[in-house]
Amino acid sequence: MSYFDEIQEIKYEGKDSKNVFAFKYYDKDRVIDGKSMKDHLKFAMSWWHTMTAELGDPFGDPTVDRTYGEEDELERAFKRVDQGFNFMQKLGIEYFCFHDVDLAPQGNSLEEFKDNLNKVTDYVKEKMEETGIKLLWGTANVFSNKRYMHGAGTSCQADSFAYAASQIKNAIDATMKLGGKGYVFWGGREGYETLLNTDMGFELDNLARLLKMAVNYARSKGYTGDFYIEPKPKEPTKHQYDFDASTVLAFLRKYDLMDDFKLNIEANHATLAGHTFEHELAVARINNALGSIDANRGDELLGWDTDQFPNDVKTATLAMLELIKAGGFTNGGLNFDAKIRRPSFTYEDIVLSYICGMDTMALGLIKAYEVIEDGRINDFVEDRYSSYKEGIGKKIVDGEVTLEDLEEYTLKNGEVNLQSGRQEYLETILNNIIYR
Ligand code: XLS
Ligand code: NI
Ligand code: NI
Repeated sequence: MSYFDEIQEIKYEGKDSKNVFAFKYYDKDRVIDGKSMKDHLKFAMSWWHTMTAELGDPFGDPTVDRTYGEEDELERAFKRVDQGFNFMQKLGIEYFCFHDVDLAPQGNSLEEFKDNLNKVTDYVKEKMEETGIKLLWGTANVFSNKRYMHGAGTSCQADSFAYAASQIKNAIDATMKLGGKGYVFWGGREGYETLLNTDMGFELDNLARLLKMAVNYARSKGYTGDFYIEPKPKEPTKHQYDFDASTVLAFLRKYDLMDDFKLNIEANHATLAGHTFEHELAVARINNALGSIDANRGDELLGWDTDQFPNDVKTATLAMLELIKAGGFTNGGLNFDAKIRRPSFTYEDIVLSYICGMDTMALGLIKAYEVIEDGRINDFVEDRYSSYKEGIGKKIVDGEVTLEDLEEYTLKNGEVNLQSGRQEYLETILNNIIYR
């Protein structure tokens, strides 16, 4: 398969199909709970891994040809747009997301980059109008270039901060031009290697200054969408400031940024932080900050971001339960910040990875609704806290008792009549639903 020209349209054939180039579970127009599967899931293609990643690693050269038959970088960018839209149309993907540098070549100056980005986004816009495909979110890559070796918003050098701010301004312009409803900050170099050379407090103040400037700029231009921070604990820096959902929420609250920011939760970053995917989603949800999802999986045994396509239905089910409890996506969606393995270098491999990833999340959605409909897990959790619905529990919740009151109560009440957490019962139910 040379690029994506030869792919046929990928259709839903149902779970008994043996055609690997067909969906087994993702039936985009199937309505579940009043909404089509495609509107529940809002799948988005990531421009970087899908269209530009050459699959090099620290030990080896690229393994995949990303020239799209063009030597000239700007011409290549246009060809890539053709192929990207080709790919999304064949898979029935309605959204995409990008970094500025994925779309257009950087040239030799900020001016050239700006110009290139303008030209390429003009073309992207035409393609969007022609196909109905939409932008989920945009972002700026302020971590790859060596000018960001000390950070972007958290750099010790003001000129690096200024350069990053300029790139972010242009990436916001591009996002707005393409009608995006999301703008992501993933702090690739926003962290530190050693406290011996780092003023952490000052760096965090500066990061907040940058985010505020971005919000002020975008809002002044009429942007009504969301800003997202994508937590990640480490890699590339030893300690990333946006460590996990809780850390990011504390940062947003400290700097009064909660009105404009939500979280973009990535499965693999949760793993790296020592959390489950569903834990990070739940933390975002209970703080009304679940914005968007990066669905790539990691590897439990490795300490780096493998960015693999999701294939675990149980994880997908638990993640979709969180999304449903959060009320679903509004401006956000579900993107695959995921890539194929280095030795899987063909364009066919990319197509297969998306089909499996989309089917995994689709089956997760179906199973999550089955869990809800079954009701036993939810009822169990409700009941588990029932002691707070009356008597002394209700008084605690209503703020009607003091420590002295509770001592008096306990002196009369005596020892606690304990109840089982019944994890095994709940795991049995979950397995029964997933594997039936
Ligand atoms: C890297 C991040 C990155 C963001 C977008 O680990 O996941 O790809 O999603 O900048
Ligand atoms: Ni990642
Ligand atoms: Ni990501």
